[in-house]
Amino acid sequence: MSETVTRPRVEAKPQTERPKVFKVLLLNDDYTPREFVVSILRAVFRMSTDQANGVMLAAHQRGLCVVAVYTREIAETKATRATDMAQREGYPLLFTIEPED
Ligand code: TYC
Repeated sequence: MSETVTRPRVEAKPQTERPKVFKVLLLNDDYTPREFVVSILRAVFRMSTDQANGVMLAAHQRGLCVVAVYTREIAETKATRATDMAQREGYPLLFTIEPED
């Protein structure tokens, strides 16, 4: 007796696909006061003063620093909010987002 073997015609999609996440980056500049950067990091990214100081100093010394990683919508909202708050005070402070590999 012959057996019939059926195979799926389409490859099964791997079930382990990771959700796409985005890094929020803080860019250094020569004009924004350090204390102001710290206050934005505390207000928008809910950091402690120590955490915010560490991130601010890393950006100041290296040129940029990863602040946090979120889903796309949250990363966009926080980066825009933080950049807008600085702009309203007349500072060129910039937050951008980038997909995490
Ligand atoms: N470089 C700024 C200064 O010396 C402070 C600063 C730190 C600005 C980090 C932006 O992302 C930044 N006043």
